[in-house]
Amino acid sequence: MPLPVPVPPEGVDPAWLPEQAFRPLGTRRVLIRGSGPLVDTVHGEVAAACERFGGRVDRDASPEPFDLSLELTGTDAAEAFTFERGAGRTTVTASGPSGLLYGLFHVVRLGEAAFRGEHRRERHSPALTLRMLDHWDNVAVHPVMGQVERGYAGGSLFWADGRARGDLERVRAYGRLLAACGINAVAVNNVNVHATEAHLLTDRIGEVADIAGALRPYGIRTHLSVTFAAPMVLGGLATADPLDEGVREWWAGATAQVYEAIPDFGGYVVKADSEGQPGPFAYGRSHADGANMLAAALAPHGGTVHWRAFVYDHRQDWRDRTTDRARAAYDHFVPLDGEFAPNAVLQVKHGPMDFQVREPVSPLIGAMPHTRLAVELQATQEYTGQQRHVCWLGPMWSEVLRLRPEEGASVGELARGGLVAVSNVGDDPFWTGHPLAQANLYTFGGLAWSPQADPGQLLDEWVGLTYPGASTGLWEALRKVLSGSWRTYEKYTAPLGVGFMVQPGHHYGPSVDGYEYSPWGTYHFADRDGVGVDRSAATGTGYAGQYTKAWAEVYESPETCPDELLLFFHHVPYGHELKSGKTVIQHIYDTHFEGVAEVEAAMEVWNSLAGLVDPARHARVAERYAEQLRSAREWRDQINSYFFRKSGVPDAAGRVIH
Ligand code: GCV
Repeated sequence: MPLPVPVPPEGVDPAWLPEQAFRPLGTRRVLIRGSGPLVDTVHGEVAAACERFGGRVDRDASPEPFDLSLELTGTDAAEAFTFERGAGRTTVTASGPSGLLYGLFHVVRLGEAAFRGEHRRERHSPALTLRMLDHWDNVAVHPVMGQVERGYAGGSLFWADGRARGDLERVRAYGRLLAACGINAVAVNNVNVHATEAHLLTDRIGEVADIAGALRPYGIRTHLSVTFAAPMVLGGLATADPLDEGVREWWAGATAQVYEAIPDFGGYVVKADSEGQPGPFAYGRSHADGANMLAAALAPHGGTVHWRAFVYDHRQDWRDRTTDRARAAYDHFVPLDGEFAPNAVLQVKHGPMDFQVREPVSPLIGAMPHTRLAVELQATQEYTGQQRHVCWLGPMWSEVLRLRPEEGASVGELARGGLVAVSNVGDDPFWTGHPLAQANLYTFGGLAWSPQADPGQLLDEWVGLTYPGASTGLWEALRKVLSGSWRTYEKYTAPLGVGFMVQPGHHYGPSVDGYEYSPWGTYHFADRDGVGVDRSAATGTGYAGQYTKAWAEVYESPETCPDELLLFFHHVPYGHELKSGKTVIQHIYDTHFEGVAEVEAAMEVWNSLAGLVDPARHARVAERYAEQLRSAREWRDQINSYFFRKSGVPDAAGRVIH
C-alpha cells in the first residue's frame, strides 16, 4: 500500500521538495519492486507525483514498457543504491529499503536528466553511517533560552509549552525533507536536559515514540538527550555513580523500556560535566566510565551513546592566563583513547571553542585513533547571524571536513561515528526563519553523505530543487548572494580568527569586550599595542602543541600561521604584516568596510529578484536583509572604532571611523 505523502499545514514553505520538482518523475511510467514500509513510502511519493502530472505507477506487476524501475533486491540495512540508464530505461536498485528511498530522491534531484541518454551504472553509498541533527528543543519553555535554545526559526516542531506539539503531519513532512538530503537520525530534545525534559526517558517516552513513528517512514531513527543524573532525578536513587550496581541496573531497566516503546531507537546524547550539567566527575569517575555505563545499557538493543566532548571550565577567572579553554577537550579526552566501548561515540565540536565564524579544527580530531568520533557542526546560526543574516556555511564545513589533521586521513574520514549538526529548524513557515538558511540544512545533509562533496555543487542542487525551472539569471543571483556569504559575514565581525566579540548571553550583534572579563574563557587581550591570544607552545598556553607535528609547526609561529587564524594563535602588534601584505590594523579596517559593501551589493541583487521568486519568500528575505545591513554597519563601526581608539592608528584610506 502506498503511504500518503505528508501534507504540511497551509502556508508552510515546500523548501527543496516543491511539487514541480517531481514533474519529470510524475510524467513517467514507473515500476516499483519490493515490499516493506519504506517501499510503501517510495510508492506513495511516486503515486502522488504521477497523480499530479499524469504518469503511472505499478507495484511488482510490470506495465511494459516503463521508463523507471525502482527495485529493492534485499532486506539488509545498507543505505546504498545504484543508478543506471540504458535502452530507454532508468533503473535504481538497492539491497536495503532506505537505499531505495535515497535512490528515489536521487532521481528527483536529477530531474529530466534522469530520463535522458545513457548512464553507466553508478553506486551511491553514504561515506558516514550516521548523519544526524541534534535539536536543542526544550519541552517546557525555558525562562532564559525559550522553547528552542539558540533557535532562530520560531518554536519547536516537536514541543510547545510543556507538551508534545502533536502536529505529526508536520513532523512527517520534516522527515521527508531530511531524507531527501540524506539525513537519517534526529535527537529530539536539548542536550541541556532540564526537569521536564528528563521525563522523556521514562514516563513521557510515549511522546517520543509518536515522533519516532512520524520520522520512521523516511528512514530516520530517533535519539534522545538524557541527563546523567536520571537515576536520581527520575529513579529516586541516592547516586548517579556510573560504577554503582544499582545505577547500572536502573539504566538497563529504563533503556529496556525505551526499546519497548521504540524498537528502532537510536540511542542517547549526553552533555555531562559541561556548563553545569551533571556528570561522572562528581563521583571521581572518568568520562569513559560514564559513557560506557550508558553504552552497556544500550548495547543489547543495538543503540549508541553520543557522549559530547564539550567539557571545559566555564567558571574560570579571567585573570588566570594559564587556563586556556581551547585546550580543554583534548586535555580531558585524549588520555581516555581506547577506553570507550564500541557503541560509545565521542561527539566533538569541529573547533576547540564554540562554533565561531572561524576556528581551527579541533586537535582532538585525529588524536584518538582508538575511539569512534562524531564531528559536530552548528547549522543553527548562533554566532553567524542568527538566521537574520545570510551566512551559507557550506564552504566552512567543507574546509573543516577536507582538512587532514594527520598524514592521509581527512576530518571527514576520521568522523567514523558520524556527522552531526545542531538543527536550524523550527515551526516557522519557512522552516529555518531565513528562507536562505534552508541551504545550510540541505548542504549539511549532502556533506554528511559525502564529506568530500563540492559544497558549490550541493548549493546548485539546492537551488535546482527549491527553485525548479529557475532561469540562468535567477540561478546566478542566488549563487551570488549565498556562495560568498560566510566570508562576507567573517569580514564584518570578529577578525582573523579571534572569535567571540558578540553580545553576552544572546550572542547577537557586536560587543568587543562583552566577554573580555567574564568567566567563560573567551578573550582577545586587545591592548594599545596589539591583539590576539598567544597559544604557541614556546611562549603561550601550549595549545598549538596539541596538534600533530606538521600542524603544530604551522600554527606555532606567526610567520607560518595562516592569516585567517592569526589572532587565534598569536598576540601580535597592530603593525604586524600579514601574508596579504597589509598590517593587522589596516586589514581590520578594510575587511569591515568591504563586508558592509558586500551586504549592500547582495541586498541589491536580492531586491532585483522581486517578481522572480515567490512573493512571501522574497518579502521575508528582503526584511532580513534590512536587518543584516543595519547589524553589519553596527559591527563595522564598533570594531573599527574600538581598534582605532586602542591603537591610535588612522585608516590609510581616511574613511569615517568614529
Ligand atoms: C546547548 C554553547 C551554547 C549553548 C549550548 C552549548 C553546547 O555554549 O551557547 O547554548 O548549550 O554551546 O553546545 O552544549
